[in-house]
Amino acid sequence: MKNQQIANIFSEIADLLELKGENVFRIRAYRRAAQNMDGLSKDVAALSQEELEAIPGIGKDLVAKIHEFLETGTVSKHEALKKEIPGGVLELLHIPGLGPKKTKLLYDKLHVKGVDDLEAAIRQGKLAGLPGIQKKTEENILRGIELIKRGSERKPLGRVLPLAEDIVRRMKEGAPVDRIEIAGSIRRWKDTVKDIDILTTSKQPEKVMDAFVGLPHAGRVLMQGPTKSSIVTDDGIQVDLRVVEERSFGAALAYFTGSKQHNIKLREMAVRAGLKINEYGVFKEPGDIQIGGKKEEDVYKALDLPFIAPELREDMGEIDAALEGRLPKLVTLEDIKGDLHVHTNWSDGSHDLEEIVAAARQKDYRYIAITDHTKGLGVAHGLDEKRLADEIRLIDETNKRHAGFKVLKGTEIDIRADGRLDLSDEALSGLDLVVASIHSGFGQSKEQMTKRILTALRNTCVSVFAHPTGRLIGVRDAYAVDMEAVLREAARQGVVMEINAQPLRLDLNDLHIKMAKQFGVQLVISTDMHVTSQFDYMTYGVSLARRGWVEKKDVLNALEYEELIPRLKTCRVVKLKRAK
Ligand code: DGT
Ligand code: CA
Ligand code: ZN
Repeated sequence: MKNQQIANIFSEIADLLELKGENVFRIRAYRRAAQNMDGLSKDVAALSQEELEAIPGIGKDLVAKIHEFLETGTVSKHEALKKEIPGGVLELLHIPGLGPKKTKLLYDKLHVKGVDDLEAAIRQGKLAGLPGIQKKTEENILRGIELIKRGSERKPLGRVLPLAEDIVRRMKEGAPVDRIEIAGSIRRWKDTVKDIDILTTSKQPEKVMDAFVGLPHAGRVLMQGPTKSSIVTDDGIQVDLRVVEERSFGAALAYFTGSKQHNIKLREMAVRAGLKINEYGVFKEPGDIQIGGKKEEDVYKALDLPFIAPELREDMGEIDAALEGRLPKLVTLEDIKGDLHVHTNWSDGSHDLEEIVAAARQKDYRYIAITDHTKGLGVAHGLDEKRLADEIRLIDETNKRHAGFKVLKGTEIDIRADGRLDLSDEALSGLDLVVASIHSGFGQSKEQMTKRILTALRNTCVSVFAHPTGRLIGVRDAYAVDMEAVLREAARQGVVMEINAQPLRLDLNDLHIKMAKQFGVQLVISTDMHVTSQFDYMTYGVSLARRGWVEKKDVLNALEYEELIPRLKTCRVVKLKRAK
């Protein structure tokens, strides 16, 4: 589908306009258009003129650009802008700690045209004395460069999983495969991934391999063999495909799902039980007789263990828990009854409330919470007291139209540098929940940041603390914060910690989730959606929660509305009449 390519072009136009210092509203229009193209569930090439114009944020002008791309493969406006600014300069925009203003400054004054130029310029001390550049800025930029270089080795799950699923789909359609499964770290839902491991069975392995190396994804073929082939995509992601025997498929799936440490523990247990477990099956010594391996369960059964979910296979105590019968009963996607972090077009979301409610009902949700940004976040068109009051009224009206479904009145309030909130308690007192989060000042010291967050958690209005470490995988590290102190305070204050399901956030991470559980902190799993298709991110959030050993009872948005409301700390003045 060309959707992604068009989204990338729109987003690059926004970057280029930003470098040129153009009008912020135009820039925002392109960013929103990119977001909407990316979130489109249908192939853009198959849409009619009316359908194209009906995409929120896409007017006549942008529809023309979409047509231009579909016909010619380029957008002239984009090409013209690129001529004005060298490609390497665009790359600089992605360095954390370096906004468009500084990038432009470096380009104008020092003719820095790419990451290597910039690194050299810093090392040669050339940045010293430029306006707005301090020693600390230089250190931040160097750290940003390192992060980008490091990030290119392990890829965010959110980028790799859709690719892996697309490959599997094409193989099912175009090759004689019987069983086919994604294994490796992707199947364990690890937040970053080195490569894609896929397993299949087939009666015609050569045909499978031919189809595989012939995929449009195969930028380069590393090897083609009878049982294993490897390709590298144009983005540099390696994909290994193995064809295994039907009677070995389960054992191979267990082996290649890993983790390596988990496998090693299982094999040691097998040896003690007079068995051998490898990627070919389960074998009984002496005589090497195969007693299992067709199904993955065989591996665990042979060791008298219950099945261990892939998300738990990190050698983090899951095998002992299995032996002692205390594996967690993990939360599932079906347990989720609503989404408590949702953006509309009142701030930087793409859809109006009615469209969002329709999409949520389509998912069989019982409720959602609308949590648009507040005024401190100007770039996101954040709401001030007046607009929040207007939005609350709109939600009240909307609720009257939807029986059996609830829209909670909320906000995603910006936590300022000193820990105070962006709106008065009075403005928040009409809300059902207040989601607080940090969007600026990421460079504060650990002490400052921890104090800032603890101050916010102690505010009587704050119900949820969202994307608690601020990380963007491969883009921005987590800010420095004493997470143990934060989680202990959250438990004391009854503040709910969010597991943010945006694939680049996945924040809290698995270890923090485990810690939160241990301290008795309540959790929510939220998508933080800006486009209705992002409701689907919930699977990422649920799988991440599972990696943190989370059960249904730990998750507030697995509760019915009536049970949920009393569990949310708020400063509401009007007590809700409990639904009968
Ligand atoms: P990554 O780094 O994101 O690709 O993580 P994995 O877990 O997918 O690692 P990968 O692709 O190197 O290997 C896939 C699985 O194969 C791994 O989880 C366990 C298994 N495996 C690979 N090498 C070994 C090994 O030397 N011993 C054992 N027991 N298992 C291995
Ligand atoms: Ca792998
Ligand atoms: Zn948000």
